[in-house]
Amino acid sequence: MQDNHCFPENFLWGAATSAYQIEGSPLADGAGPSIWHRFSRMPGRIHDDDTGDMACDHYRRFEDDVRLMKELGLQAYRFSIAWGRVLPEGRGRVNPAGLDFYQRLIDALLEQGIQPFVTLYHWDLPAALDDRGGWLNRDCAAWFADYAQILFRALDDRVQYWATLNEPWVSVDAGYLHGVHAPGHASLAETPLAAHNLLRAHATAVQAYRAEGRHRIGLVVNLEPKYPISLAPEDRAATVRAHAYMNRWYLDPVFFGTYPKVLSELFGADWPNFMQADLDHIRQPVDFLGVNYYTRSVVRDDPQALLVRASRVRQDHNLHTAVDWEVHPQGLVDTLQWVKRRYGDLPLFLTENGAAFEDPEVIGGRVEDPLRLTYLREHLKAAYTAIASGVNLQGYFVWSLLDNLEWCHGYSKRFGIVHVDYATQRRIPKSSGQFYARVIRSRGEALWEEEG
Ligand code: IFM
Repeated sequence: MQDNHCFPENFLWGAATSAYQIEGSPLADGAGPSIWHRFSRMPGRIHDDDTGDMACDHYRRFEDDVRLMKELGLQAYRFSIAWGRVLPEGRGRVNPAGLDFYQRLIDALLEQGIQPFVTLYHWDLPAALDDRGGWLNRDCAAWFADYAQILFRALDDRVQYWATLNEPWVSVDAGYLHGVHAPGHASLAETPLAAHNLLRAHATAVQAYRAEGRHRIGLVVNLEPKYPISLAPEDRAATVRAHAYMNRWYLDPVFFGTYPKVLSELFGADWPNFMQADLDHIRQPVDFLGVNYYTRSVVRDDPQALLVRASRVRQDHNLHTAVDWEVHPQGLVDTLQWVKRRYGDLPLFLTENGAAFEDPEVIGGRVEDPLRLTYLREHLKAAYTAIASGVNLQGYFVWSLLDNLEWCHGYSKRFGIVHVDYATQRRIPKSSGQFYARVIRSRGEALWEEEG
């Protein structure tokens, strides 16, 4: 890298979204419902009982959205495919109209010179599969691989980057342990089972890709570095537990074919005796790892805290986002360097990074969001520092292109670099979006411009 602070020439600059959060029209053209469609209809599960029925109406407005991406200068767009659009029952019969939507989206992106970066699963399991046990059913791995294979055959001629799962830790922790995400279960016994089947699904899809895919496939995990609040042995032990639970649970099996030992201690009798053959299978080589980074946590021992017996200690002196996540860019450097040290020098993408803040009113057609802009600036500088230290980071995706449905927070939290007026569906790039466009144009140099 050179002294003018430019990022590497082939560094990929992008933005990310997911299907249920932006598409709307969840049952259009023969699509089958997902667990989020169902969950959002259970009163009280989502803030204000919001649903993804309209969201950003991207299903009908994708061409305008692709033009907007072009205006921002994006080189890549990370989005997810809704499994139930392609296979309304999750398996068996293909719905050509659902597949066609993604064909048209990809063609529109490529016409504008934007690389599609496709996530196969961003939490919207077909409801019909949940009726068969969902991720608790061993067969779900094969159902996922069959679905993935349909997409590889239809789209790999145009898609160079595939991610199997987005943030399996969240699917499991929020969906099966705490019950705050679909499918809304809260069961210690189900938690390791769901995690294991997600990992088997990932591996089975990677194996299917090796048989016929021509490009790259990887996994996307959310990582959050853990720092002890004190040097007391109890706080340090709590930090080790929290780190294993959140950061190593899904990566150790993929890279080493083992689960962190501390997990079986935490779950006790609820930790199944997993077959070694499954773990050998899960350890499929991947072409890259996607890391989603938002925050860190400072940890103390807390015997009352469910499962991990560790709690976050809020760092009141630091800025927190609207979802109460501490802003801590150095954690990104630490995280990427840790990944390299522990799992090897593989290509990494920062597949999500961004912040929810209370945006001001739209005034004169403008949305000024200085906190988000500064968040992006500082995290991109941290990404630069990580690259300069030798981390093989090949791209960055801001979360998110658009304000969208933030899961159980509904539409109350806005992460977009583009403002969405949900009543009119008008899009307005925020000042952070305009800043990001300048950063892309200057290959990062604008990060170091005088702050006005
Ligand atoms: O909105 C989510 C996204 O779906 C997954 N990663 C974190 C984002 C912000 O919470």
